[in-house]
Amino acid sequence: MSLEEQLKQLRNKFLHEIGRAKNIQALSDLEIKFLGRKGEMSRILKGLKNLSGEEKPKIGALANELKNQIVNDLNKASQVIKGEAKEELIDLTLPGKKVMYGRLHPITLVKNELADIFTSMSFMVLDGPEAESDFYNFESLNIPPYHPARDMQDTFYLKDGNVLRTQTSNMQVRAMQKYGPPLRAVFPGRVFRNEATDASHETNFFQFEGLMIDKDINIGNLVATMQELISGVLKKQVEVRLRPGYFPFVEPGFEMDVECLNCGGKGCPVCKHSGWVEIFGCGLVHPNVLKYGGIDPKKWSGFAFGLGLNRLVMVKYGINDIRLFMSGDLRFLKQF
Ligand code: FA5
Repeated sequence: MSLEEQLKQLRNKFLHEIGRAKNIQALSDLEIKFLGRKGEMSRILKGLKNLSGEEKPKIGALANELKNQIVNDLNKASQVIKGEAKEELIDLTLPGKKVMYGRLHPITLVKNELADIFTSMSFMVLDGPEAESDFYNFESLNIPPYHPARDMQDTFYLKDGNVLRTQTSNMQVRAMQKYGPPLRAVFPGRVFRNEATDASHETNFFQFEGLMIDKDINIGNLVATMQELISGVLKKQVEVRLRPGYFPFVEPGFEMDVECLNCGGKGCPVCKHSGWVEIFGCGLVHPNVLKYGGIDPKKWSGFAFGLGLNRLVMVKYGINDIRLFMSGDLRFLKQF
């Protein structure tokens, strides 16, 4: 740190400390601490000898000015303490401290929008554990240990036997067990996968899951809810397509894609040159999963969907690389 910066810091430190000095003794201690022969100012000025001939007088002048200010402030403070001063020791001409404020991350913004849309449709918003048991992340979702579907979602295994959850679907059976039917809930949260990263894949990303269980739930309910979600968030008409998809915990299962707004459907790295961005997995809840949740599949049925939140945010704002979300780059973050 330059001597000039050290002097500035010294000034701030002094102002902070003099603001707390309550008696004459404290002021005299401050004088020794800051201006004494072995005080802080002397310590800083020892660095003068390393400066060029040009810099020396500049820093010397600054130090003198600061010394005069300190002496002045100590005198004023001493008068105030002795009751001689009419004015308060507050310099109203000093500039105020700049108030730094942050802003919400784009993923949080869209997550909040989604939560609003779903609470308006009477869904609860539930939080879930990121370190999860094998049971809730896989087995209760109809994926036993030997099942090849485990390969689709490789993850990080912890020493205690838990896994970093690969999907917010881990909350499905938890919510069923806790609340029973009928049930409407969404589960936003962070998920983890052992994946190679590229413009549309991360190892650490966010999903927004939804689950509805009631009497006679069908694919029409699922599609209508998905349309409400997409138009509510994107606030414009976009092409979507539903195609068959395999997830062991739904039957039938679908994947829903949204046209790539980054390239207008022409093909780019975001959509892997297909013109479509895969956003959702969804389907009707498998009877085995309902049974794990303690719900009778003969009486109740349901739909579930799991949405890649990062990808939806990319489509909404035209972001062309998923890695920007975790980059910590303020130039990116300040745009939201
Ligand atoms: C699942 O995770 C299922 N749990 C979704 C589901 C829920 C299906 C309920 C049926 C019922 P999938 O692995 O396809 O499915 O991931 C869901 C979404 O997460 C994808 O459509 C995609 O938008 C996003 N996604 C998946 N992998 C990544 C990744 N590595 N980086 C960023 N987003 C990803």
